[in-house]
Amino acid sequence: MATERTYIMVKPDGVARGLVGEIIKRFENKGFKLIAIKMLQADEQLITKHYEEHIGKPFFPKIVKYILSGPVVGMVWQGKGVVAYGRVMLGKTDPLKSEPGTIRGDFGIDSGRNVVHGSDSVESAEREIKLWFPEGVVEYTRALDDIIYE
Ligand code: 3AN
Repeated sequence: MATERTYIMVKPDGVARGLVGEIIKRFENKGFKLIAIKMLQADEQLITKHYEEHIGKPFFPKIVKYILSGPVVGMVWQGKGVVAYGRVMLGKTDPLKSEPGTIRGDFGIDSGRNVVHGSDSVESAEREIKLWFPEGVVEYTRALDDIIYE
């Protein structure tokens, strides 16, 4: 069973640009399994906790203000290697340094408007999933897993 999980979040620019479906499609096409999804308007406490490692950095107030500027779509994706490969699919923090074919490479220009967030480690993913989905995720068996995994 591939039980690794990551937290992927379409940021307000991605939502406003109608990229939610495109991002879901990429993770689905890869073979990862969606086990939680919701749209929400984050509050300052939640976003400060989410970005707590960046408190004090010059871009911190800007990123908080930005994430609060509109709704986000939070998701939990499950699958073998989903944390590291999710980061490959996202591209680099700076979209202009991201390869075409990645989400940020295809859809972003500025680091402060980089469309999507993805957990950077298994530990961060566990922390972020608890933070954004305190109600838990949906556990289910997917027949497709027998085809995708050897
Ligand atoms: P990533 O999201 O690629 O893991 P982090 O964790 O270093 O990047 O940064 C968190 C978020 O803060 C980024 N997604 C981006 O929106 C914002 N950010 C990071 N670095 C900068 C920067 N130099 N200028 C503006 N915003 C930044």
